[in-house]
Amino acid sequence: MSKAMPWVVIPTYNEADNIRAMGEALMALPVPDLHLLFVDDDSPDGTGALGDALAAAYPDRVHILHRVNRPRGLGRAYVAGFRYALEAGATAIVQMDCDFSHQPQDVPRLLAALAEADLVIGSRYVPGGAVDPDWGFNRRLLSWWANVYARTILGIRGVRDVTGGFRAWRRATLEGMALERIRSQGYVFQVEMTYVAWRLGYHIVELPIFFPDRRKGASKMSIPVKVEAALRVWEVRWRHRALHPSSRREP
Ligand SMILES: Nc1nc2c(ncn2[C@@H]2O[C@H](COP(=O)(O)OP(=O)(O)OP(=O)(O)O)[C@@H](O)[C@H]2O)c(=O)[nH]1
Ligand SMILES: [Mg+2]
Repeated sequence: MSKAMPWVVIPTYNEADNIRAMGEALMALPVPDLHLLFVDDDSPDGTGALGDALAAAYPDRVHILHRVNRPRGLGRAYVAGFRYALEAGATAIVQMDCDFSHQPQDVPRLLAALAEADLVIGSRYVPGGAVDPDWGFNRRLLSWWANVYARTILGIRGVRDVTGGFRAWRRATLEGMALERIRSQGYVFQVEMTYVAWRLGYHIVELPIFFPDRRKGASKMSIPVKVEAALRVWEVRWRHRALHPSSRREP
């Protein structure tokens, strides 16, 4: 068996207030041979240059992929980042946000759980999981409802947090999923990935996480972006409705 080489992939758009602290926190984790890739969509606030400085400070461990002159989008950035990490030999990939809503100290736990799972989801909606206590009623309701909505339309059973973006993937899972199947450009990417993994019969395990609110920088989740993601769930269902465990790409 090849030696473990986990990669963390983080998409960034205007995260100048967070990128350095996030890079340093991840590099300080007690995880051997951990690599980190930022995928920056040409952020106007200078995030890309800060990522370059981190890559220089941690040679061969921190990497940055600059997507320039291309339409931006969370899904596009993730697919490009996953391909980059797989080509570099990643044995597992953790995906997470740069705003500390996904806490770096949870990364070792997610990676360890991959021993018994094809996909591990850091979940706000299993016992022990929670969102920021400062969230008001409306925000809680919307987040909870978005999950129920997507799960119901897609008929997903056995997964509570289908919209969350803190996950660990086995290399073999991402290879079997075949990333060219994934078409989402924006936030519905998270739902599409859950649905495809579930339809292909991969073993999905949820671990409870605490999801604090971002402390620095601005959310990119505007109301039109949320509405678009909600409508696109129907497209995801249509596109992948026939997938079956036999549709996995052979190694
Ligand atoms: N590369 C890239 N990254 C993005 C894009 N949009 C968002 N991101 C990153 O995706 C992560 C999540 O974005 P947030 O704005 O925090 O959105 P969210 O966490 O879903 O929503 P909030 O709960 O409002 O924070 C962050 O690391 C962002 O910088 C994009 O178009 N391109
Ligand atoms: Mg956030």
